[in-house]
Amino acid sequence: MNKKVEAAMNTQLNFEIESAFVYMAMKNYLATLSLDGFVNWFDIQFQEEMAHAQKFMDYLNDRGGRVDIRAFSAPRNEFESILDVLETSLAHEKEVTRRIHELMKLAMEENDFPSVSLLQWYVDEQVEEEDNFTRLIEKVKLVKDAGLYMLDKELATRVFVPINTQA
Ligand code: OFO
Repeated sequence: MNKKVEAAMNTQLNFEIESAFVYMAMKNYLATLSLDGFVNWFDIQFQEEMAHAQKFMDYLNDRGGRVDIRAFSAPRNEFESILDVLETSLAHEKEVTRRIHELMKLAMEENDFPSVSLLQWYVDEQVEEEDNFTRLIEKVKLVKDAGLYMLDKELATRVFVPINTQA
């Protein structure tokens, strides 16, 4: 496959794994606040990020590329509040979106149409990722203390939906 796209895709799949650990650290901070619903929600976010990485890995393997797993820096473990966690998450997702768009631009410049097709899934996914955190921030601001308990119950119902890694 196209070597430039292969290298950039490896960078991105490693960033997806790094993202998973960013959310795992947040999940464990939230556990110190005894907010089980938020813990559940962030656990699923962790699983989603690993699935995003897996989708890239499956694609590279399918196309005769080579997966290159790398090290990354330690995630942030301490936060000020739930809002701090959510605002940090939204900023992180905006960075992911920027990187996905750069990757899409490269695939288009290289006329790598199968990669363009794959990356369209990630472009759409990032719209959902940013929307999820934006809405959650608004809800947390609205509900304050009394409503936090109710919101926690709602978040506890989130379930992991595996993505089709062959698509
Ligand atoms: Fe993989 O989308 Fe979030 O980071």
